[in-house]
Amino acid sequence: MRHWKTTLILFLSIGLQFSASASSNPDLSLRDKQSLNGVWHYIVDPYENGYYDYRLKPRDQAEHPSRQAFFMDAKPRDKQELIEYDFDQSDTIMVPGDWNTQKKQLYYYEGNVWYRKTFNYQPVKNQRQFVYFGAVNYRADVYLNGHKLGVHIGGFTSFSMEATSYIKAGKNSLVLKVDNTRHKDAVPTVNTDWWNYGGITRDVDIVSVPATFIQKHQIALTSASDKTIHASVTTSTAQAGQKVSISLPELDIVSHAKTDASGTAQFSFHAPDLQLWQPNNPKMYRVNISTGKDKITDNMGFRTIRTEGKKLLLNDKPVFLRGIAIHDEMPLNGGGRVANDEQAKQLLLWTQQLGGNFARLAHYPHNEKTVRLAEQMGILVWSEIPVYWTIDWTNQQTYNNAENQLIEMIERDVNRANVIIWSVSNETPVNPDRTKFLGHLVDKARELDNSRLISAAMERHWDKKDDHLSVVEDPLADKVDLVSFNQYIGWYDGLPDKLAKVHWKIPYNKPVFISEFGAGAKKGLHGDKTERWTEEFQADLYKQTVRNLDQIDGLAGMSPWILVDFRSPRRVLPGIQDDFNRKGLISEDGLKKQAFFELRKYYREKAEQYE
Ligand code: GCB
Repeated sequence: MRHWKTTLILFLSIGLQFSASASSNPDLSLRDKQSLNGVWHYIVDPYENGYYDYRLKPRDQAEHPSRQAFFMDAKPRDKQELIEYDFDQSDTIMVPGDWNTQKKQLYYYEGNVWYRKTFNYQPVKNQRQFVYFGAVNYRADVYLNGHKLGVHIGGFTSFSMEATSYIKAGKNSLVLKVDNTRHKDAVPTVNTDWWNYGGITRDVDIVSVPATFIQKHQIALTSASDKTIHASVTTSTAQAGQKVSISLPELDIVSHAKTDASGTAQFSFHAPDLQLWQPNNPKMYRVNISTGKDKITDNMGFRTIRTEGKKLLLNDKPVFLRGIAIHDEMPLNGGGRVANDEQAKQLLLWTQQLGGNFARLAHYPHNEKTVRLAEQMGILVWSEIPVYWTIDWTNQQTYNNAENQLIEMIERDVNRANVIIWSVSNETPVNPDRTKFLGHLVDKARELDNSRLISAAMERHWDKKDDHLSVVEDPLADKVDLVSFNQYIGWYDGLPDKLAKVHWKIPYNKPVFISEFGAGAKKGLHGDKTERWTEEFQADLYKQTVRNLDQIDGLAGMSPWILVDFRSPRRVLPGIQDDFNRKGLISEDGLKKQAFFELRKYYREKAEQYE
């Protein structure tokens, strides 16, 4: 048995080594698949009774069916046998989907839930099979026909586990123990401002590949002026001399290369007729990659993104990021996590209606469908990992976990032209342990991908002597490409009229990006602009904020907080919040607030300025 995805958690008791922690996930998203989406049976198991016996010993080794764990998916063999669970008789739930919004009694539930799907399958001879998961929050223990395939930790990245040795012709049983318990040393940690949606929240597929297959590819334009494309393709067999080919039929390009001993082939070729991908012309090309018996096709765009002093350059031209922050959530009709293309599309259409060309996909990797649709629609993307607020900075396991999520995020989306920024964190406290932790993440991101920018949503403070001077100073700013920070002047800090006098000290020769600002408003609540929670207050804050921020030297864009009202257990004010963070420009039932139009006005001006 081979575990393609068993998150490796290294524990080093003495000192932080920040050693590499992850294994590589094969990219299976482009292949023919048998979907396991749809109706699954589930059992809620708050005491983990399906895994531990009354002495709290794992049931893994138990011989008698009555003592075995739920992953055996057992049935009594006669009328005497004691088996105290039955998936077939248990309630059902839709996959993909969170359990909180599908089942009233699980709205606040955090803990263990067992999921089971039976399916018919016909394995192709001499091929290898994998089970692919788009995301499971937070820990997934995966079993096929009673055998453990692996464990995955992290609620927002895709992973695959090899099933070749255990998958059968005919009926199969796939069981997952899903646990969304929050932990202090986890990533994210116990404290967040979003709902801890549990469950199998994204697609599940069975994918079959040849014995040697294309495990990953990384293809990028390295220069917008001479149109050079660099590619590396890795096969699943670490062996020199395998022939690999890449073709772009529309451009009449065919290129061949041989693998080195690690199974990787490197390519570099010119594409003089290439049309560059950009928001107002998101041109995509079919890229065919083949080796031996395997062939995949990716739909790709080509662009460059870089900085020059305080300038942000897309395809060597200055760009202004007319952005908005988005959570991976579609609350319309009582929903939670984005589960399908239609929901992803709605969020992106709203972004475009706002006049936006950029989305900050906060605070963790979003559904792959969202990223791919955004690419087709010409929406640039910031993607981040849930290193949020206060993390266990000195814990090596925590670091490994964060790094693994970073690697999985980058590996999944490394070929998406619209993703231009990898972010390693959000609003973390400035101290040496944190800066060391984040510094290592920045280095890791650069090592994996030097074709994008790295950033982090930092914070600001007031100057000690001048109480209108807002200062961004953080040693992390020296390590990142884009100086990004969140600021809530006028909401958590004074009232919007304070903004008129604010000026800025941002002492870095880098572009500046405002990763958050915002104010709460209840859709339909009207009043004076000085009255909190009214649409007028929120709209006024937007008006004053953009006017103020526009003076910042090197301002390259912004992603105000946030497109749509979203669920958060921190937001309990009755009649106003009712479990929703109300900083959305759109309410949870899809209605636009006044601030939406205020921001749109500014973005229209910006679009003209940069055209
Ligand atoms: C922030 C966080 C974001 C919160 C927001 C708020 O700074 O980054 O996750 O939801 O403030 O509404 O307070």
